[in-house]
Amino acid sequence: MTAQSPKISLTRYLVEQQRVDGRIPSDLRLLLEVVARACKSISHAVNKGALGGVLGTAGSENVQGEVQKQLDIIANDVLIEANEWGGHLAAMASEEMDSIHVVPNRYPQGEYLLLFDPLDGSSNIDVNVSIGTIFSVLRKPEGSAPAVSEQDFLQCGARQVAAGYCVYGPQTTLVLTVGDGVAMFTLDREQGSFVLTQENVRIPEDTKEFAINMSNMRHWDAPVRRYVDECLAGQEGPRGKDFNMRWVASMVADVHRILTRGGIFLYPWDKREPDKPGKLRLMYEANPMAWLVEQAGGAASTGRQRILDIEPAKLHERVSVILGSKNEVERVAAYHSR
Ligand code: AHM
Ligand code: MG
Repeated sequence: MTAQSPKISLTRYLVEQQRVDGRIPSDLRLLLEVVARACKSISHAVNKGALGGVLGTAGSENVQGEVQKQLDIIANDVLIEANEWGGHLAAMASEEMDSIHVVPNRYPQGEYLLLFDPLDGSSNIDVNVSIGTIFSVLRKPEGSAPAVSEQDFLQCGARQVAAGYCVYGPQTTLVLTVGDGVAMFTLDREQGSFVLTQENVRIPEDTKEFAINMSNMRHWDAPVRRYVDECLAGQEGPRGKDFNMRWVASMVADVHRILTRGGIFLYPWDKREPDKPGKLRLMYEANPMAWLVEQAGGAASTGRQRILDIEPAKLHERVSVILGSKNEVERVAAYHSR
């Protein structure tokens, strides 16, 4: 796009996607616009920080036993309130809620299910480092009982109909897929709208940059240790090149970097809590990110299985996550199968 090209708003992009091949039914378009509007208001709250009195802990824990920050709860409420009355959704699920939130009877019920991590990277909120909102959209399964239940959500990631995230960093950027590649929209604060700033996002197949929390190294399984050891060995090692490392501790920010310039992100299973399959949650963290990454030509695996093929057994299920540049992810997966 040149500087002279007309600005394409998210609304126009979605309308055009709907027109071209009917990829986006009107209810889904409405849903995505509402999620984007909610992200805009979360972005404003994040920007205000201490001035808005939104920093610090809320004094409560979520279902995963994690201390909730005030902004975790604010972002959750914003998403629920924005989405429950439009008639496009049957129910919502969130990292911050034990069970699903069914659209109240006073509103019409739609056919979509929305899952989200309202504020990912919570440990970064108070220190003014990038954080974000991650979302995934599923369709209520055909033939399921009229009363929506948690069971309706338990679908593999390959069945997502839309997925994305909004990163609140130096810029607020919404990144979206509806199964036809990945597009990025930057929030124009003067206009109050998201503007298309990149289409057909592609992740280079090779990279020299990895992201992992190195403090867990002693707990890793052999294949992950081997992969990282080989990266650290640099030019003299088996990879024959020097690697750089980045770890923001906000998955949204780490994935955004990978979608922008390539790289590999690992939050693998480790021996700290061997019964837990991983730290990150499958349905509203790993699945949407895995689909975005695949849509941009990358790969996403647990090390043993494609993430999008996992049939979830529960809403807050955790999973090992290895995603990003295709050749690197395939290498780590190959180390797991040896
Ligand atoms: P959150 O959803 O409670 O913020 O936790 C998920 C975050 C990810 O964004 C990030 O990759 C990871 O936790 C960081 O974990 P660690 O602090 O163990 O490095
Ligand atoms: Mg999270």
